[in-house]
Amino acid sequence: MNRSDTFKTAIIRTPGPDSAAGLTTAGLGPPDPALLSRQHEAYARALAAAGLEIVRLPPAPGFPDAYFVEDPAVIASPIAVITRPGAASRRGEEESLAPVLARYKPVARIEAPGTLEGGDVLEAGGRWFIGVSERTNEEGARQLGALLSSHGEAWTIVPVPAGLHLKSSVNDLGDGRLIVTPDLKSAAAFRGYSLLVLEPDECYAANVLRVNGRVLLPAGFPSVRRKIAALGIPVQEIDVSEVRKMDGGLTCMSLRF
Ligand code: CIR
Repeated sequence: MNRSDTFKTAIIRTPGPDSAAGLTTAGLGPPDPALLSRQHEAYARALAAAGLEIVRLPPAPGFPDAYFVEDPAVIASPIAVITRPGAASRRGEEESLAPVLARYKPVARIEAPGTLEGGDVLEAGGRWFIGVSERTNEEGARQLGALLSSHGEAWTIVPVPAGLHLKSSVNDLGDGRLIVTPDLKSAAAFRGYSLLVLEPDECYAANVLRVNGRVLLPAGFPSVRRKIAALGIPVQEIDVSEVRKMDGGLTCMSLRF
């Protein structure tokens, strides 16, 4: 059974009026706030259609990236972990999130000098992969690993070769299959998984979200859509053009458990 097929709840956060002031390296120009808002709504509807109860948090004033709600926390089955984002401008987002998580799980924290962002944490096939990236350092990865180990969970550190986070380059397709960018196709960590390797011009499509038996895919990658569908997995395209302008994607806009 895939853990990603047992989700009941998704925590999301409405983008604030300052969402264009967030961090970005995309070079795609500023997002259109009204379109961003519609895309976020469509995303929430897709999660609801997948059977998830949506817990919606209001914007966090002063934190334009806070709707990327996956980064300040990690939810494993037994615990929730408040992270310590590598991006200093994102520290503080967790304050309004922690009390919500505490309704569902015991809450642990990543402590300084560790840094960790949830975008670097992937669960697939019963194992956790923790990326060491520009945002997550080895100390943060090891703190999370120790917490996971104490709950009987297996984990592996993966150096992030490119992009913002680990999940910018690899995600779960379920049943022992991963979608990866060419950079990760030979990564030792993923030996034993069956890999769908993207073409170099399709790397953004690595940010798919498997949820309750289906895969949400960023719109605009018809060949990737066909390849996922050929694996027998229902695929739903979601337009996240405005989210992409802020270096974000499908995985980072919700916490699922
Ligand atoms: C940032 O740079 O922190 C945000 N603009 C984007 C975060 C995207 N998060 C993710 O992919 N997990």
